[in-house]
Amino acid sequence: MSDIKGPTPQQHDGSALRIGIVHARWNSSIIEPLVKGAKEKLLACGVKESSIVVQSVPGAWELPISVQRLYQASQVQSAQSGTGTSAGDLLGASTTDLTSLPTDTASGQPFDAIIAVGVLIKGETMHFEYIADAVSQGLMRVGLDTGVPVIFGVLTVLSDEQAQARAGLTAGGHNHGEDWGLAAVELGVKRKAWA
Ligand code: DLZ
Repeated sequence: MSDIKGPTPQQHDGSALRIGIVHARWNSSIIEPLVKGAKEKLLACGVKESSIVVQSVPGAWELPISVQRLYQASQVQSAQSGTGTSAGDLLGASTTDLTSLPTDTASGQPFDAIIAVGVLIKGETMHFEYIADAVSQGLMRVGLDTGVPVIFGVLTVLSDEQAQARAGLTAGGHNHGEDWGLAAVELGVKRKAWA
């Protein structure tokens, strides 16, 4: 029996939502199942595949600014009603996978929630402490400054084993990405109600 706890799951109707996922590429063997788990729950809640935008950045350090700019890009795109302004344009297109935000879907609207996914594993230096602190504060700030719910999908773990358990890769483990997908839908729905 696992001692890893999670939220009491709540499933909301995500069919009208547009959700972003921004993930780091460090520790990709952990990142991949987390992103997969998040996406599966989004789809299970009715979010359309075409309304889910997934982008990657090098490491967790880059998550706050990328989430912020992705959200701003979607606002610009929404205001210009589909003229094709892309996140890539706004981010300077410095990576190859910053594709244009889709304009051919029902979801040319600003993101209703964005999930930031990263995996920080403590090493022998102080990197972990600095990055974990800055990224968590940065993501909180982006959420409060922009008003878009930012789901904190950053594992801050002491070992590979802890990371694997939280990505559902070990017996008795649990994929936290699934919780993040559900949280994004719940907060996206609530955000619309709060507007
Ligand atoms: C440098 C670094 C280290 C040591 N560890 C991690 C990690 O465990 N997880 C992660 O996502 N990123 C790590 N990085 C990279 C930084 O997040 C960042 O990408 C670089 O310092 C460049 O800004």
